[in-house]
Amino acid sequence: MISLHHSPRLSANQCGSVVTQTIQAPLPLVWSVVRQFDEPQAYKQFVKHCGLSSGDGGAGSVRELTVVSGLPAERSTERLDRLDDESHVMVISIIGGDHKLVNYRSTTTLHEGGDNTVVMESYVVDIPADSCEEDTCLFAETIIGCNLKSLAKLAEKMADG
Ligand code: A8S
Repeated sequence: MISLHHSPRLSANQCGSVVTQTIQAPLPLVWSVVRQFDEPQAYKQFVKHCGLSSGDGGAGSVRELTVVSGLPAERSTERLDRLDDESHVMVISIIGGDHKLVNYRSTTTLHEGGDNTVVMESYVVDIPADSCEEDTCLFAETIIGCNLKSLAKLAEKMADG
């Protein structure tokens, strides 16, 4: 699963990595939250508003996000490239916005681990000309880390009833 989904080819001006989070909740429950492309604000705390500008939430759909204030961006346009309910794979590309994440693409996969669910999220992104690999990756990893921690909190609360 890791080599299949989380080993993207990087160009010279790109960077990427993978963030992993273990969640004490059943996989179907975690997937039910993750797969809602039109409702990222369910667990992504930086998202203020989300609306679909194309599609019905399935593959090919496009969402328009606004993010909370205090971040170096206000908007992002994102396309759902793949949503696999059997393998639990979700691939999203960022295709526009007023932020620095150019050619950003993420792959999220869920894996059963005993009573737990392991979430893996990898990404690739262009390194801006005025930045470096370290800063670009740290920025992306920090946001993904926050998102996955918040996903864990929500799913564990739902699992506890
Ligand atoms: C995600 C991952 C990322 C989102 C980033 C990296 C973003 O939503 C935020 C700040 C930015 O500057 C870029 O899975 C952007 O959501 C929180 C608006 C895209």
